[in-house]
Amino acid sequence: MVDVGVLGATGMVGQRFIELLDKHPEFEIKVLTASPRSEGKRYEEAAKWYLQSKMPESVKDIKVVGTDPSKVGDVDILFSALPADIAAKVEPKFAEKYVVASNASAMRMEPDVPLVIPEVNPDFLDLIEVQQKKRGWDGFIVTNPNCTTIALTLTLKPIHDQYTINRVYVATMQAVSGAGYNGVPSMAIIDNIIPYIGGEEEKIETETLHLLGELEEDKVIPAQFGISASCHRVPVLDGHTEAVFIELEEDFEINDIKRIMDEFQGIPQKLELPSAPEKPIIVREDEDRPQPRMDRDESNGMAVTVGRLRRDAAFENSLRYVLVGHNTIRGAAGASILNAELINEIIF
Ligand code: 11C
Repeated sequence: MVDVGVLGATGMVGQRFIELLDKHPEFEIKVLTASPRSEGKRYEEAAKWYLQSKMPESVKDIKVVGTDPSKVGDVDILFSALPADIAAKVEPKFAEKYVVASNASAMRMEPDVPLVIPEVNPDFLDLIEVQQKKRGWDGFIVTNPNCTTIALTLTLKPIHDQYTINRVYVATMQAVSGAGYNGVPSMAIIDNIIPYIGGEEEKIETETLHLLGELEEDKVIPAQFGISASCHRVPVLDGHTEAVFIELEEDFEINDIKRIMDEFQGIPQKLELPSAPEKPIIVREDEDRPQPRMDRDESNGMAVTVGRLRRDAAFENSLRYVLVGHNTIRGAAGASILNAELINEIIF
């Protein structure tokens, strides 16, 4: 077993890490960190559990330590659920010694830090060597994208591999758990939609092109198509929905698009990594799917469900579809864990 820790273990994504790592076949939680006010407390006392599952017995008695490299002891991988501002300060310090699999946005666009979705761009892990050489670290940082980017990019990848994408428009309907809310605070947006999520549109636009780009020597050349995102918070607890519109350079058959999405496989499926969904993309024909409540937990929350896949007659060579992905599983904690499983398989 590989000994691991969770940085920022009491928040929403930190709790997802704990839930997904409990009884993991390769990783065992040894350390949990949080802010100074939780330090020294048993995890059960330090954290108010937000998830529907019960707090795993295995973490209840772990004494929470501060988020400081001198306090985490002898572990191999640290999963980071830290807020971006804290991650920017402390992740580089942790990486001097540890492998940091981070869900935070702070380091994602650093040129020597791999931003990875294992089904999309596993080759970007080659940047680890560049990073260690440049920074003199014994450990390293690997990051996963923003939750809306992950779901969108997984569905774009098989299309990008076979066709030339000219433009992508995406309108998101994002769950409140993406903002860290749950339970009573989340009710504040019932009967409402918030048409702005700070930084989200920029993240989708830059991260998607980066992930679908090419690694040339030691730098990423982003993909070159136009992408425009409009992001909105809606009264859904978990599961981000995205309406996607794509214009291709060439004509296509809609059944071919369905087929390549349905048949899409990546390295996690080939290596049978523990958290890999059998199919990364589930294509549904039902007119009223996907829906967050019905589809977010597909393949333990690790698959993205696509529905309403159809031609778009308003533009040439265009198609549109709706997708749902679990934002705190495939879009966050599960994404970091899948990255770590790949590292464990090919690097450790
Ligand atoms: C949201 N996507 O739903 C955000 C949360 O860059 O990892 C995750 C932000 C990030 O508000």
